[in-house]
Amino acid sequence: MTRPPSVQDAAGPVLNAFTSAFGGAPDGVWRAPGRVNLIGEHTDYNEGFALPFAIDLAAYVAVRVRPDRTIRLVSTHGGAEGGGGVVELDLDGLTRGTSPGWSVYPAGVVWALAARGVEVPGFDLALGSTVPVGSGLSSSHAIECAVATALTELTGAGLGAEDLVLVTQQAENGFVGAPTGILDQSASLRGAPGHAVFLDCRDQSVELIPFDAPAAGLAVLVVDTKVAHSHADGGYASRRAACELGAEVLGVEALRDVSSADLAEARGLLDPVTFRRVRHVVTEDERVLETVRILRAEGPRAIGGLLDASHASMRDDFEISCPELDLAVDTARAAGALGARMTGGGFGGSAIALVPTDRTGAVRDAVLSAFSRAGFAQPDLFSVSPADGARRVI
Ligand code: GAF
Repeated sequence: MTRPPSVQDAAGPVLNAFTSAFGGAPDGVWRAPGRVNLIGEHTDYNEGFALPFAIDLAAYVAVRVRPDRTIRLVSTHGGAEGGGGVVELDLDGLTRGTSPGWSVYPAGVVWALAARGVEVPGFDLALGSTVPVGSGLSSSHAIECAVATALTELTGAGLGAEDLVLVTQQAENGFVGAPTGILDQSASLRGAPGHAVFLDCRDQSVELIPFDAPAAGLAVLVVDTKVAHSHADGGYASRRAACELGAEVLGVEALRDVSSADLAEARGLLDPVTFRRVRHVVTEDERVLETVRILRAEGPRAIGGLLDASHASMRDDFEISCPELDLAVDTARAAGALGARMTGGGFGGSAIALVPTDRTGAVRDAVLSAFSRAGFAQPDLFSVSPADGARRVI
């Protein structure tokens, strides 16, 4: 549970990678954070509510515009595959399915910007990231948001955070092939220190809600289960399809328009699986609103029960948890967490636990032992705090 690296510590290796791969200095370095979603899962594409925050782990991109139509990419882990060397792409030949490794994220952003009429020049880019890949903390959106923020500035396109949310969503949906919503990039682009981002996904409006866990004697502990997941796999898409079917049968524009008072009637209209998917989304929206109300009225110590209820709903109704996530959540709670839940799209990735600061060691030890006993790979545990959204750092 060490402190995250400072901007200088994280940006240094990216500058070095840039200079050794391309020579000279970049035009600038941009940073965009990963996110933790405090509550409100799979509500974004149902036009509902969510309460994520940007975390103090981030992707950094050093970028320099080129005079031609070539994109060259390298990362501090080597190449765009992580295997060494520079990956070169032709700006005019970007098509879905052809960009190797993580190059799909910058390429997707360029593709989405071009689809909006932004004239993107060739560029050299070096990437470094402190967001653990595949952890469910949105390492891919962090890259996309960093690249989008850099390119809107370098091209003079003048796109604001709301536009960039849609650009990166289009990159994910149309280029990467993941039918995701707007949650992750909204947190990455619009987060602020000491605050959670209360997001209305119908109109993209945002209200920053004070969420200062340390001041309340609490830590938000992340348990990265190391169980790999991908939103381009079928599980995410099938959940989204079930929600769309539910909305259609219930005759509403989106599940945002259904309330828990409508659920008794909905049960008679939907098949049992679709009903449970709908029930998760409807009750999760209400839990987000209740969490915001309680944070304002009483502060973070009082939201534990809502985190627990959210996890149960994802485990039983939406069926997107997995044994490792359930074990992390149950063990953290038994060892003193006030509440815990899986965070993000599910099927792997991370859980979060809201833990009194003096119990973090006990929770950590309990989770590590429980994973050993269950024969699961050792998870990573670390605390996160709400941090700044995407911006230029050099
Ligand atoms: C992933 C997606 F990218 C988000 O859009 C959101 O749907 C989330 O899963 C679930 O809440 O992170």
